[in-house]
Formats: sequence, C-alpha cells, structure tokens
Amino acid sequence: MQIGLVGIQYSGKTTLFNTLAGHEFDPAQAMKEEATLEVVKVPDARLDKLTEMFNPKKKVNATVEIYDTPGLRMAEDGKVKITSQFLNNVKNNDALFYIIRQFEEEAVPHPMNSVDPARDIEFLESEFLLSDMAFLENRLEKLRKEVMKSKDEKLKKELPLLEKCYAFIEEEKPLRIMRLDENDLKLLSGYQLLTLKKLAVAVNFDESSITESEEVIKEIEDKFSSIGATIIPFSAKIEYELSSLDEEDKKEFMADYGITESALDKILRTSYEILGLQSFFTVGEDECRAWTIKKNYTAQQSAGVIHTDFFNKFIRAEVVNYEDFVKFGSFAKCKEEGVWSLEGKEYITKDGDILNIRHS
Ligand SMILES: Nc1nc2c(ncn2[C@@H]2O[C@H](COP(=O)(O)OP(=O)(O)O)[C@@H](O)[C@H]2O)c(=O)[nH]1
Ligand SMILES: [Mg+2]
Repeated sequence: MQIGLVGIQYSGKTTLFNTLAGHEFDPAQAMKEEATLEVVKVPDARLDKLTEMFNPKKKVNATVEIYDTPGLRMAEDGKVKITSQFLNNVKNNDALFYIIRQFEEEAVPHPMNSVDPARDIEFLESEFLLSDMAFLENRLEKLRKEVMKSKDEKLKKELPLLEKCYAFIEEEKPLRIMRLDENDLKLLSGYQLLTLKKLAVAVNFDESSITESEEVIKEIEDKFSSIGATIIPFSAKIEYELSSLDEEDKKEFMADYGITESALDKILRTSYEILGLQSFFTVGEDECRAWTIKKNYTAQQSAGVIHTDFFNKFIRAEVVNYEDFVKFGSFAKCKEEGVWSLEGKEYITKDGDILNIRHS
C-alpha cells in the first residue's frame, strides 16, 4: 500500500519526501525527478504511551510507503501539459497526496508562472477526471460488445456500474465521493481509476506566511469542499530544517516562525488513514509494536499479519482496547473492570486494540 506525492514541478514534493524519509536533501535528485519509494514510520502517540508503560527493549512503529512521483513540467511550448508517463506514475499509487505550491521563490519559478493553489488543484482534478473519462469511454465501448456475446455474470454487473461511474464523471464529480459498496469497489479495483483514489491535499506555504495560512486554507476548503479531501497547510522548508534540529533548537526555531507544531505527523497520519489502514498493538517487555491492518480485518487475519503460523494455528485473541488499558493501567485491572475479552477468529479488530494471540 503506497501513497504518492503528486503535483506540478517545484511544489516541494521532493523536499517533503526527503524530510519524511530522513534523507539529506540532494539537489541532484531533485533535478532528476525519478520516482522513488521509501518506507516511513507512522508516529503514534498511543504507541509512545504504551512504550512508556512497558519500558520494552524495542519499539516498532507502523509504516507507510511514500512515493515521490515525478512532477508535471513545462513542455517546450511553455505550457504545462499532462503526459501519459505522468498519469502512469500516478496510477501506481493506492492513494494520493497533492502537494500544492503556495510559497513564492524567484529562484525556482512556478512552471505556470504564477502561484495560485486553487488553480493547481483544479488543474490536477480536471486532468484526472478527463483521464478517467477517456478510460471509461473506451472500456464501455468494448464492454457493450462483450456483454452481448457473453454469459459472464461479472461482465453483466460491470456494465451498469461503469455506466454509473461515467455519468458521475460527466458531471465533473470525482469517483472518490461516489457511493460504492464493497462489491462495486472490487469490480473497479483492477482499473486504477485516478479519481477513485483517496485524496489529501497539502498546501506548501512560505516560511513567512505559514502563520497566516488559516485564511487561505479556509478559502481552499470552501472552494473544494466537494472533492472529498483533507486539506493540510505546511511548509516544506520549515519541516526540512526542523528535522535536523534537536528538541531544544526545535522549540526555538518554531517560536521564531510562530508555529506550535510540526505538520509532518499530521501528514503521515493522514496518509495512513486515507490508505484505509489502522493499527493494533502487541505489548510486552521485549517489544511494543504497532501493526498495520486494513479496516474490518478479523482477529485471525490480524494474527496472520504477525505470523502466518498465528493465522493457521489461531485459537483465540485476548483483547483490550488502548483507551481502556491506559485508563485502568494493567491487564489484571482490565479483567476486573470487564473490559478484557477473549475473542474468536471472526472478531473484527478495532483501531487501537491490544491483542495477545493464543495459538496451538
Ligand atoms: N522558499 C521555499 N522554497 C521551497 C519550499 N519548498 C520547496 N522549496 C524550494 O523549491 C524548489 C523545488 O522543491 P522540490 O522539493 O524539489 O520540488 P518538486 O519539484 O515538487 O519535487 C527547491 O529549490 C526547494 O528548496 C518552501 O516551503 N519555501
Ligand atoms: Mg521532485
């Protein structure tokens, strides 16, 4: 499961990517714009708290895969145009993070010659709508012929679904806001439709204007309330500088820029959430660990993430939710309070459950 940083060239994607990945900034890499993938730790205050309580030898965070998708450049005629290579790179991702430029910087002019975040969001959205539309048009044409000849039940279900999607896109609405059930999503999953991918938008502000980001963000939120995306202000440059400082200097630096928190955690947690992921924990003196599962995973499926043997030889799961555990302080106390339970393999694991798997 990977999330792609997507945008026009010089919007701060690689700066953010390097910060998330803990890399030094490499100007050569920024110029090359090759797609790169990195596995990044997802911060989780709950895991920090559990680690504090158990004092284990090791703490292991959940991770998410971040993909620095090469940006859209100005073509020879001086215009920024969508290329099939760009679209293919975007398709590779399971969810998208638009990185939108709000910072002014004469040394690196915006490829469209002016800074206008709303225009850039609109540009990406409408190009992705067009791409999906062209794809669906093509697929529908073939599908209509196939359905007449075939008895395949799957194709018969697919036709009305794709027609519904097409009509939705014709109204310029992205598929991510369409009501689709599990079966629909399964039928569509092979197509890598761009507007079906979950989306968040990060707006990259100047060091000097990040404190006044609220008003701009409000405007953008109002304008794009119907695209179904979380919108997050940040400053790639500030985040990059912060990442190299120790705690003391960090505080001072943040005070200088008038910000109270780093946006990185928010960006990472949002990435994790829009990928449809959640965490359960295992705890002990050796290790406290956050494990990544999809929403609706059963206790047995969750056990399988730890080890395939745990899946195959699953007997029961001991379950306490994080909130209860922190409230009562120990498994024994949780038992007394009736918030500890023994669950079978069909139990649906909840975000923040602490599991102990019993297996044969
Ligand atoms: N002033 C300023 N410059 C930035 C900021 N973010 C990125 N830049 C600069 O913009 C240029 C392009 O950034 P990069 O991350 O390579 O953009 P990409 O093309 O989207 O990957 C680099 O020279 C960065 O130093 C920012 O928040 N403020
Ligand atoms: Mg780049």
